[in-house]
Amino acid sequence: MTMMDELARIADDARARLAEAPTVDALDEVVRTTLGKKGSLKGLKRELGRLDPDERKSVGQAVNDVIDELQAAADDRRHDLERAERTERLQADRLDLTEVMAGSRAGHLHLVTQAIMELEDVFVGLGFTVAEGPEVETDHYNFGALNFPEGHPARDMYDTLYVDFGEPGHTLLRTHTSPVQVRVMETTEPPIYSVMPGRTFRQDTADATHLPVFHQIEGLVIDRGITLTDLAGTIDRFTKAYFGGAFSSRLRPSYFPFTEPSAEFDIIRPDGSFLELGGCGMVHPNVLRNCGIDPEEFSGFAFGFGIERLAVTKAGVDDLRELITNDVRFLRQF
Ligand code: FA5
Repeated sequence: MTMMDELARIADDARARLAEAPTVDALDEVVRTTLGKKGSLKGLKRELGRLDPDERKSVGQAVNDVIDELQAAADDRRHDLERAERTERLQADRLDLTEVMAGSRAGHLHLVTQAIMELEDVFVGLGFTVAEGPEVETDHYNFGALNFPEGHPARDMYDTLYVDFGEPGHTLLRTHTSPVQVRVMETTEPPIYSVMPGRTFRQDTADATHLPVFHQIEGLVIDRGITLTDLAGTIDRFTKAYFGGAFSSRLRPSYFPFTEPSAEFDIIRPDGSFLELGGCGMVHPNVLRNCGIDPEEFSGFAFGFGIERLAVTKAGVDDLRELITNDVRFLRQF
């Protein structure tokens, strides 16, 4: 067999094997055994030395042409195979989200989300608007503007999670929704009747009544002639609207730097047991001033309730941790 015959045989064989290679790995194998360092075409090239100069030139050119042609064919085939393999992978990874049987429930909102919506409804019904603020806050909004002096022990009431951003101790995950009060007062002319639900963060260990990430709903009323009686009346109206007539509420004196006087708000269950739901009080004149509101002209009250505690109390669940374990058997009940 002449060298040209041998070349034609190798080329035909390689063309067929390239065209039929079922996978990228199989294609690599064909390339290796024909075009690779130890491949058949390289072997043929090494034998060119045995030919006389004229023949060496023409056969050499023919070998190079075949190498170029096969290389191009291999590239094309690789492109097609990679595309097919990618399509197959995407198909395999696809989630069938249509697997809902007719008539069955396709999931529902989490108990806490339902509680937030219900709370918003109750307060909108009482004439309040709904506002929101950022979860990552500055020390100024979370503490400073709320009348917590620098280094004041009241700051230790909250085990704050600080964010590694800017000056140390400057940026934090808000420990309560009260900073949103400040943002609302800064941007809104009184009268203000607003609630502000949102997520809050503390270095609290999870137990039956605490979670490290939880939700609060803040309430703020600023108007002329607002008194403690308005606060007590609003909380009572809210308790009856949210829990129904069998529940009642009580206020206990407490301390917050941003309200004066301050109180803790407990809910009393039909069986007589009680649970602390939040804090409240008359907005401190310093806070009004910090937000550009004249305390001689306006007064107001604020409150902040824990939404998880509200939600479980209403649903008759006795451990907040149930809310975050994602046990479908639990979640389905609500
Ligand atoms: C505050 O956070 C004040 N900002 C409330 C306030 C607002 C007072 C406006 C006055 C005026 P406190 O730390 O007590 O206060 O938290 C309020 C409520 O959040 C608690 O009563 C409780 O219901 C809920 N709460 C607090 N920590 C947790 C926690 N780790 N897990 C779940 N709920 C919590």
